[in-house]
Amino acid sequence: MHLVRAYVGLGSNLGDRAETLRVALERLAATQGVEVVAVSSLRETDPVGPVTDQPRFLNGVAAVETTLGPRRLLEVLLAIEAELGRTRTGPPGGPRTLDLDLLLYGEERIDEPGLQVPHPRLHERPFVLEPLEELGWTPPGPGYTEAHESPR
Ligand code: GSY
Repeated sequence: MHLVRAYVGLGSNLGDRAETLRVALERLAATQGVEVVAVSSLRETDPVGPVTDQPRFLNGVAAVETTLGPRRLLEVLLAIEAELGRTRTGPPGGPRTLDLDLLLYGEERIDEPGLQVPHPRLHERPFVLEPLEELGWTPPGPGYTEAHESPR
């Protein structure tokens, strides 16, 4: 059985953020083919991106070992988001009850509609990089974060 280490970004800035993340992790851990092996501390962060006038986020990262392929894992994450009340009716980058982002899937690089890993904005987001590093993930080589910055 082929096990892959993947990392999932956790975020919430609406409702009971800590409870939503707790239940999301419980559901992820209850998914067949997914073992949650570590969860970073959760931290309050100021919103970044296109909408800065929104509530502060609670963010963290979970490390999982999975036999699911990346597409299937993404489907699981989207299903848990929907079950916990995530809607996509607001503005892009706006408030959300739950965000589960597939950040990394082993060493794989995937660039398909709806699925990009490593997550394209991973390198520029301290609210992702800091918990990832807390879990022992290190950027692959010096200068990674600068070299991967998107053109402005
Ligand atoms: O995909 C990330 C959603 N998001 C966040 C977030 O999770 N945390 C912070 N601090 N800002 C954010 N902006 C967006 S979009």
